[in-house]
Amino acid sequence: MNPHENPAAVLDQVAELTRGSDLIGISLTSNYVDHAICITQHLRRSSNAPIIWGGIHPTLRPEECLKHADLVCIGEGEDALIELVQKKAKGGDCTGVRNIWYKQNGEVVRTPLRPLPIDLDAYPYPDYDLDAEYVLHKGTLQPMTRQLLYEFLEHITYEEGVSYRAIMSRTCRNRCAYCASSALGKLYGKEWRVRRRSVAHFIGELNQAVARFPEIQRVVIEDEFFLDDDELIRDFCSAYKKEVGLPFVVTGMFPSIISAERIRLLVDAGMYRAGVGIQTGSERVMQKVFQRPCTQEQIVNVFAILNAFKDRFKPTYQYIVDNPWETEADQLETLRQLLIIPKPCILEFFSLTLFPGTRLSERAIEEGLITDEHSQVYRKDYHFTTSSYINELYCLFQKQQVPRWAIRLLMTAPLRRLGWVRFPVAASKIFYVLAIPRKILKRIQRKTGRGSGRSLAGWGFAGKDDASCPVAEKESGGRHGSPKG
Ligand code: B12
Ligand code: SF4
Repeated sequence: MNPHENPAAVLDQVAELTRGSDLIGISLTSNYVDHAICITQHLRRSSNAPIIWGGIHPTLRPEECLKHADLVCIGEGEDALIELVQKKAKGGDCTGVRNIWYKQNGEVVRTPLRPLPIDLDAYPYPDYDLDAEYVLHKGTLQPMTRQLLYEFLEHITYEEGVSYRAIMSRTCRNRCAYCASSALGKLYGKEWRVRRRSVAHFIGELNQAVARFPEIQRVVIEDEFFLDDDELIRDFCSAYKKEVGLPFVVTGMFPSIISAERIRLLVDAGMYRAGVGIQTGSERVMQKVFQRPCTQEQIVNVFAILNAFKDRFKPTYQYIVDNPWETEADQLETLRQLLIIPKPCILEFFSLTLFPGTRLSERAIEEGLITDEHSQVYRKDYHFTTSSYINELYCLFQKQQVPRWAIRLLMTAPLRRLGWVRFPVAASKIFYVLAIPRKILKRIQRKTGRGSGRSLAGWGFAGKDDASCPVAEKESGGRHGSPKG
């Protein structure tokens, strides 16, 4: 299915499900604007209920969203939505609710922002009551069942088995120029700082989830900025180990918070993988373009710290490519860094996407690099990098069968200047074929129990070559959501 089209039958199902509602809410990120428009237009035909949009995109582009929605929620929505619903229940007047913008006589009415909630423990755990949930599956909307939920939760990580996603904090303390945090920081000013649920509240959610869905095999902690406080890490690790005890993944670990002691505690508590945003090997791009508070020296240090835990832990290093402000010299710095990254690790490359409201998006608009956000940004999928000589070289690092000397050769100036994309592509294919006998031999050794590889059984890597990069060549990065940290 074209992601920007919704089959008429599905839209009819949505209309049917929302029939009789007093208020219809749609949550969206920028990549889902087309869907939201399409669903909203369809619902207008069957319902008179006001339609409210919320999420990061309406927060950053409220005026644009009010061309389609009746109401838009700016920023965090729990309290605003409750107030709105209560007002509506009392008499139908939706005006004057802080965070809820609307249009009156063609003019946008902007209500003030309410302060950011500090006590996140005051909110209930995420609603996993499946009775009222529906999900788009195999082309139709289907009632959510335990089985279907498991199917969806199976595809979150590289490993097989059901994962549970959870978030302990909101916000990040940084404001990298390409990240929504830089846009939200502008909106909220000084208020925009890390807020966390208590360890007890977070562990309580995990315990409830595991009790309810015993098939859960691991936890994926999706915080954009994971714990950076020693005491908190100690409390978390000791409670997690005692009460939950499942292997876990952290998706957003900022390099400068990494220390050997913190990683030791976390690995000991069950952390077997963490996503670490490296983004670039160039100090210039890091400081001047991405404005990311992290140095290349710290990054090299991180490689060494994390590699010391390689028998129980595998890092995922993430890079941003397709950066129009990057020079060839910057790209070479990244390539040189990739040459020294110790194995095992997973490497992911994402195409720079200039999401609305970010400092880099503003710069790109000013410089004329973005002329149509809809097609250049909203419809862009950052899992797909452009085909270029340098990007193909990056990809070679994901293929452990390609020896470093071959990559070094392809990095030399004459070959780079030729820029024939088919060179690295051919190298990848040749070494893939050459590696087949070795792979067969390894498989036989494993079957006969004579393999010498470490076993990461129990940590989700059972049966996998731990030096390999399981970044699927077919679905690069797609199984684990957004890069963070
Ligand atoms: C965790 C996370 C995920 C998890 C979500 C897990 C989960 N169960 O929720 C996963 C990995 C699935 C994910 C996926 C994606 N993510 Co993400 N993700 C985040 C992250 C780090 C935190 C989200 C969060 O919980 N925030 C805290 C809560 C409080 O804020 P919130 O989600 O915005 O929701 C509040 C308000 O917006 C509002 N609200 C939201 N919806 C609605 C609806 C209504 C009706 C109302 C009234 C209010 C309302 O109320 C909410 C509660 O206060 C954010 C970073 C960030 N700063 O938000 C990125 C972020 C939202 N993700 C981003 C992206 C790009 C994606 C993907 C498109 C990546 C991809 N290509 O796969 C997908 C899209 C998923 C989707 N269907 O929308 C970008 C979005 C940028 C943009 N402008 O669109 C962000 C901002 C990160 C970044 N790069 O800057 N993501
Ligand atoms: S990229 Fe990561 S570290 Fe930088 S502001 Fe965003 S969430 Fe924070």
